[in-house]
Amino acid sequence: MREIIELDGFARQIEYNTMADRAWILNSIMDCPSCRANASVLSPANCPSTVDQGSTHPFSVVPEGGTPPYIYTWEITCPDGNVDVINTPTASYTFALVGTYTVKSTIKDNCPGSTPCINSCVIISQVAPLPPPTGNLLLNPGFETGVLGSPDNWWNFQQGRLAVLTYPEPGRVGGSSIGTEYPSLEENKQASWGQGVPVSPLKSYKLSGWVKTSNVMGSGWAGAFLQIDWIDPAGKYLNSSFPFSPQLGTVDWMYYEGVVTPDPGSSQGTVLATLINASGKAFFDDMSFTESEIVPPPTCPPMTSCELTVG
Ligand SMILES: [Ca+2]
Repeated sequence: MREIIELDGFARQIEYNTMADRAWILNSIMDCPSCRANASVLSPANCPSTVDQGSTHPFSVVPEGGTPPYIYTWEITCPDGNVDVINTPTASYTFALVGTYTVKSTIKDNCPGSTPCINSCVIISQVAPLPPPTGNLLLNPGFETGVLGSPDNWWNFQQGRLAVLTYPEPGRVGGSSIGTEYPSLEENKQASWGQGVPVSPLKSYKLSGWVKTSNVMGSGWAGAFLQIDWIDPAGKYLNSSFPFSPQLGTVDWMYYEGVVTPDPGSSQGTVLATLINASGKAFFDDMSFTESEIVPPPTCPPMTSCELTVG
């Protein structure tokens, strides 16, 4: 059967076989009285509150009612203001930047004068956490447990009395970090957070961690860095490894990774997060000290000891 009905000022022809079909059709039309595509609201699956930077996320929306074919528009506004547009029912999008994205879905059906169906949501793209290193010999490497002024398993010391060693500070990806500040320059002085770990001189190790600096200034061997001191079984200091140059200035979280080999006779390594010979504030987070498969290149003593001998 065919029937003309009037809805919102529009004449609509419906066609049905049974009264049950008629009721279903009317119900469908009432769902979209302006002859619109009644898109599903963007669901949590479409709109997670956060994503990791660099990750790719799918979007899809299924319109209901209205008159096919539908025209789909995804407008994704990036943190830098650029707008990416995708015109397919499903979209796959990679969040290249850190910051706030706005995702807007517009569906227009094929009925002249119909109202587009618009939904939008906000997604925060954040720095992706690195997978936790396996075999980390450090305890509480991310400084996530402790009491005010004292992260579990870490101690601190300073030369001079000007340094301010603080815990907790804001972490790299939420949570906590440690901070070290010299409000004014105190030359030839250092302040460190440290933790001792057992080592074997027959092995090599990978030391890594994140450093952030705020207005750190100094000259010569000055700034914030990670180092390791080698200690013998009697507790005597043997030597230090400095795999990284100190970080100066105002620099957001920077990742450092290097391979170190204990001094012969070492039984312990003391991993240190140090601010030396500088003013300003440094932060350290997500430290790792693991056994390494990599054998570091031999360190060339000064002068000619490492010259190739041609026989
Ligand atoms: Ca942390």
